[in-house]
Amino acid sequence: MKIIVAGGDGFCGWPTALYLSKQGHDVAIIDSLIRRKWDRELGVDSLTPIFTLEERTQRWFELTGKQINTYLGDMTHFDFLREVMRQERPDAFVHFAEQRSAPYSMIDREHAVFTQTNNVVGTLNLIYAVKELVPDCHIIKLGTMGEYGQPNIDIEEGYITISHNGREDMLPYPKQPGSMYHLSKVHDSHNLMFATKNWGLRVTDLNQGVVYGLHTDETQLDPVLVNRLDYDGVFGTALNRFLIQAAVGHNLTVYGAGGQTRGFLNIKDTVRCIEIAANNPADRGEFRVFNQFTEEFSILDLAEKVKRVAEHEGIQATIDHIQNPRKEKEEHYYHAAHTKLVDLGLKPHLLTDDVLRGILLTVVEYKNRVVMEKIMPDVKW
Ligand code: NAD
Ligand code: USQ
Repeated sequence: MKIIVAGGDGFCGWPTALYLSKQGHDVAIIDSLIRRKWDRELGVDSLTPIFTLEERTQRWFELTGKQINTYLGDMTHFDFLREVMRQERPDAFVHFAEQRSAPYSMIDREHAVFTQTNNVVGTLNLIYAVKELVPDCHIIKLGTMGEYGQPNIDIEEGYITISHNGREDMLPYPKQPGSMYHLSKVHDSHNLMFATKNWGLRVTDLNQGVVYGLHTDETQLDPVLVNRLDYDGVFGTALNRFLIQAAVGHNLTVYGAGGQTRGFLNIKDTVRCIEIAANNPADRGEFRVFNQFTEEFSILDLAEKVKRVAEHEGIQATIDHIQNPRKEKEEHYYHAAHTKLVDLGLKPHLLTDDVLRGILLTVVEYKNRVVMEKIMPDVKW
């Protein structure tokens, strides 16, 4: 298959591009490299030293003989996107290319407007480019479990059957996102659903949970292929942050009570989920939704696991319940369906102590690169 991976220089996109390339697909990357600019804006950097996209794809070619074309440009520029689509005519388009940090989107009005413009306009441009040039192309869009929020009932995969005044219908599951970023994903979902109904496009919306880990078999082949890993208070995510905090002797920053429960998955499962979606395209006119995570944990559970594994390795770790910088439920019911990807063949990499130890020992190697002042959260809402 010819597959474009937009956002292919990022944390999820880079390992996905390599994995799909290894599986024999003809992969091209679109990325504006704006993520690297946000690092500079915030004065942070990936824990791992990452190479330029050119060096990365060149090294991949040297090691495997597989070519990954790269297009440096912005999804919000329609002429650019249209030209790439005209040249590549992809069978599938994997769309990771968005601003993905909730805290970044909540810094101020400007960052909220930027996040929603970047994300919503990029996806709208994709819809129109596909409609015009490659209407059969399967759009595989990264959504987020956070679109649903934390309702006091089970979360379904995209749709829920509702009975009302004696009538019944299958309707999109209600959305209660918790940040301007998460809201942008809801807006994308609505636009994509409209496009499938109106123009018969094929779309899979992958409501992904929080991703942890960094290595895949492909990124581990060579230091030049290493994946990025964020630990700062804006782009770092829960479990990865705790592991890095333990590695550098920082207290584990549980926000508030820590009863916040989310779906999680290993980066090794992210790449496989994308492959599964690509190999099993949505039908024309179908807006298909998969919940892409493998296990649910509360934040406090995760901190306790990290503490236990770290102490087993002789690293003292202290859990600190710091004041929650976010407005969110700290104790709540959470149970979300996630069977569709498993039914299509996903074999999850579960969060065992060995997996935690593996990531911990990896991050310890890079601990001298950590800027301690960037660990605490400084964006509040
Ligand atoms: P990331 O920031 O590491 O990568 C995103 C990439 O997209 C970056 O390389 C950036 O330069 C690029 N990009 C952003 N806007 C662009 C634009 N307008 N045009 C071209 N390129 C652009 O993020 P990630 O962690 O890899 O996340 C990828 C996707 O997966 C996002 O859509 C995110 O919402 C979703 N997701 C991530 C997680 C997670 O835990 N990391 C969880 C659920 C969903
Ligand atoms: N949290 C802590 N301590 C920390 C960091 C986070 O307690 O040091 C808590 C947060 O308050 C929140 C939960 O952990 O309750 C998750 O926060 P996070 O920063 O790990 O993840 P989130 O902001 O939800 O965003 C991340 C990705 C985003 C993706 C989302 C999936 O950055 O792109 O969409 O995970 S989900 O959470 O399922 O919506």
